[in-house]
Amino acid sequence: MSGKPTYYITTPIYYVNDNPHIGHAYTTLACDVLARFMRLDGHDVMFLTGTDEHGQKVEKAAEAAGVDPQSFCDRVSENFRILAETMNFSIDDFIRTTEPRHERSVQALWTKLVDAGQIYLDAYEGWYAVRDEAFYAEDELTTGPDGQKLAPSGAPVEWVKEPSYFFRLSAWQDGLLELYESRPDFIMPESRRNEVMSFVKSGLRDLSVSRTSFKWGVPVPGDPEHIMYVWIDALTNYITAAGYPDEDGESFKRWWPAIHMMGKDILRFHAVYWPAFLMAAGIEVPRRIFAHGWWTREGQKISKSLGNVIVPSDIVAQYGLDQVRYALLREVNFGNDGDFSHRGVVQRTNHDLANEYGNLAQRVLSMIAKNCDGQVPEHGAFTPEDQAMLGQAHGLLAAVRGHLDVQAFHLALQAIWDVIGEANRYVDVQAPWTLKKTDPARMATVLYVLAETIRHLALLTQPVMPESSARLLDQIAIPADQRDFAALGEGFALKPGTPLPKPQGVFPRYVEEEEGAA
Ligand code: ME8
Repeated sequence: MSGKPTYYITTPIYYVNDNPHIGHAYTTLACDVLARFMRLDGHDVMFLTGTDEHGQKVEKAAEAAGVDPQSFCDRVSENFRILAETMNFSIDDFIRTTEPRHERSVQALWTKLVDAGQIYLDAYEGWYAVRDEAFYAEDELTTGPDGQKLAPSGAPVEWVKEPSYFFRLSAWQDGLLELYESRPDFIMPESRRNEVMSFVKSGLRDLSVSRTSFKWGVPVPGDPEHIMYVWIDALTNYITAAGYPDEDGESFKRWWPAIHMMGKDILRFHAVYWPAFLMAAGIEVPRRIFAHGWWTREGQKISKSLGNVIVPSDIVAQYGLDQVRYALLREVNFGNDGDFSHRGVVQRTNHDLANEYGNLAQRVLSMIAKNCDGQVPEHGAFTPEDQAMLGQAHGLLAAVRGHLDVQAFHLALQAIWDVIGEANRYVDVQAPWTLKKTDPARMATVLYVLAETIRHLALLTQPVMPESSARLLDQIAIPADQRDFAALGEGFALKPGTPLPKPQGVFPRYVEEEEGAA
């Protein structure tokens, strides 16, 4: 074991009733950036994603596809592994709820809850939405145009009447409120925390945690007519992957608790049910629960019926992988809803990446290639302006770390782009192309300061844009073992005289098809 601090980050596990779309790509991207950042920042990281394969919704989808549920799950789950490759996600583990390690874990948790007197047998009568896999109270429902009762999510509900095991959620109302009060950053962002708190304050009913009307799931230990409610099954994935039920094992002690990232639609399950299950079983609650917002496309809700679903591999093919990764995290204040528009991505690609970042690197590196024999330039004494520029580069890690610690990706990127802006101004003010004639030694110092600034920028953009940043680092000849954040600052500064490869543009402009054809 390395002795490094650990960091465990999870995505929701995705339902296999659907193919991967931008919602899945977005949640996992956010986690990927945190995982990559923490690894570079000296942590041992476990980054978990996977698929949620049980429940009535998946059973129905398999039936509609005319295959048995397991083959259906095998097929669709694979699409989420492919998504990880398409998006360059650095996942450490991919969990499927149909795996034996998971069934064993859910049954162990169930048994522990039963032994603790937290689960009892009764009968459920009420509304259920298969699409959400959620139970709703009468007063939460609305009526659709055709008289159909609808859940707050818009999902149709059906009246369910069957024997059921119940979890004593009502007994955890005070415990949950104490948890939220004592740890104000347990649920983020704050607006979501407030919503969860008022939901819990309004009163909690015991939760139905088994169903007898379908088969596709984990049977209740000792009463296999009952299938566990899919959310108790699904949420448990987070501890399974850490090594549960071996609670005293090295793995579980090492990784748990995790940070959970998800969309706002499934916050209640994570922020209310999940910590209640854990407290009831005497297991530590998660470190943080962060709910991000939802994407629309060109101002419209995204839905299959509108035919405007965004397929990650399509936008990656169209705009480029790192361009998509950057735009998704830069366009929206993380936590808020956002709109995915063609104009927005093109603006980010051409302005932020090509004109600002790419152009900075390209002009500095090509001047070095032409005027400094293609080597890291020798520098003289640094002027106050040089020191200010280097100081900005050196200060960046602390700023980015602070923002990512609260999942503020947009602010982390803003901080990096502030330094890019400063560097572009510094080039203009110092005007190395003029110094070339008047004071070549000073020109070399200026180019050195800029190359060193670019080194810092490229190291720090690695989590968001791994491939492009690697290409930039290649161009300033940074060895593989000097690409983590321990290499930031003066200790590993560029060595004058190091030969550099021929510079090449890293951030191409997006050219509209009509323009390109013209
Ligand atoms: O909910 N914009 O699975 P899922 C942003 N299996 N995010 C979106 C989105 C959009 N337009 N559409 C969907 C489940 N998402 C459960 C989770 S975890 C123990 C079990 C997000 O496949 C959504 O918020 O429906 C959620 O986080 C994920 O994508 C979809 O999850």
